[in-house]
Order: sequence, then C-alpha cells, then structure tokens
Amino acid sequence: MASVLIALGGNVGDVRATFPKAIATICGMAHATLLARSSDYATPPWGEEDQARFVNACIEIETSLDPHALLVALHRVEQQFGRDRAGERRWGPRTLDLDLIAYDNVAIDKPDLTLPHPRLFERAFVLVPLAEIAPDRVIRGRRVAEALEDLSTEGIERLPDSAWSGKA
Ligand code: A4P
Ligand code: MG
Repeated sequence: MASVLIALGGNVGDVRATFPKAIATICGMAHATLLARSSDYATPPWGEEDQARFVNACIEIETSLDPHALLVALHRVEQQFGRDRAGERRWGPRTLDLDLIAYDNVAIDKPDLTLPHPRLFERAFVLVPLAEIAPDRVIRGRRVAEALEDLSTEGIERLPDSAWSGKA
C-alpha cells in the first residue's frame, strides 16, 4: 500500500459540493482508504490572475494502484465532474483539477507524470492545505511546513467546515 497526497482545486460550479463527491469517487475507483482530508481554502488565482477565486484542498489516501493507474483514475474523476480539457487553457478556469503531489517516496520524471509534483513549492494554494494534514512530510528533501514559510499566503482563507464538506 502506498501513501499518496492529492491536491484538489476548482473554480467553476459549486466546487465545495464537488469535492466530497470527487473524494468518494477517487476512493471507490482506486480502492483507496481516505487517511486525511484538509479544510477547504478559498485561494487567489495563480498563473492566470483574471479569473474567479479557486477552492483548494488536499487529501491523503492509501492505495495499491500504481502511480500511472492512479493518474488515469484521477483524470476519469475530473472528467466525471465536468472537466473538459479540450476546451480549456493552461492554468485557466476548471470544475475540478486533481494533481498527484507525492506517491510514497517515488520519483518519476516524465511529462505525463512527474513525481513529486514539479511545481509544488511554488504554490501556496497547495502547501497551505497540505501543511494542515502533513506538515512533517518530507518531499524533495523539504518539510512541507518549512517550505510553506517561503511563500506568501496573502488572500488565502480557510473556509468553515460545512455539513456536506465530507471533512471528519
Ligand atoms: N502531469 C505530470 N505530472 C503530474 C502530476 N504529478 N499530477 C501531467 C497530475 N498531472 C501530472 O495537467 C497537465 C498534464 O500534466 C496532465 O495531463 C498530466 O499527465 P493539467 O492538470 O491538465 O494541467 P494544468 O492544470 O493546466 O497545469 P498545471 O501546471 O498542472 O497547473 P495546475 O496547478 O493544475 O493549474 N490557482 C489557484 N489558486 N488554485 C488552483 O487550484 N489551478 C490552476 C491549474 C491554475 N491556478 C490555480 C489553480
Ligand atoms: Mg493540474
């Protein structure tokens, strides 16, 4: 079994309602157990700033799927929740984005799958929720909580838990 960190994001539709359904679908499809789930965070758009704020969160799951099979499953879940890769721009608006952040200590360096995620340490919208569930996890030789200290968290707001957030 591998411990896997996944980042969730979206800024189209009712993203906070999408997340718990997407998490349940990921766990079903990957025969995975949910080990941890962060709060939801409202975050300023990164990369392309002229778009709506995002909602972001992170989860940790345990699965026996290999990294590539898991990525295929994540793409299926994105599609199921309305993601249309053909009709979107890089870093543009989307209903659901699922990024594989880390898979145990596996390192892969291919365009279709890079592990750990190559842009992890540039993104407070990933590190803030990640630091909530895995502050001491060491990724690419850096503790998550320490990596977060190097980034601005301006504009990032923790959203109150809601009954349907799926957060324990
Ligand atoms: N790929 C390679 N490695 C991975 C990995 N570790 N996890 C490949 C997931 N995918 C990986 O991904 C493009 C390709 O990367 C995939 O086909 C996969 O095979 P994508 O998700 O379609 O690309 P993208 O999302 O347009 O680009 P990128 O660089 O992954 O950026 P993001 O972060 O996913 O961009 N601002 C805020 N505040 N919050 C957000 O969530 N998200 C984006 C989207 C932009 N700005 C944002 C947010
Ligand atoms: Mg992505």
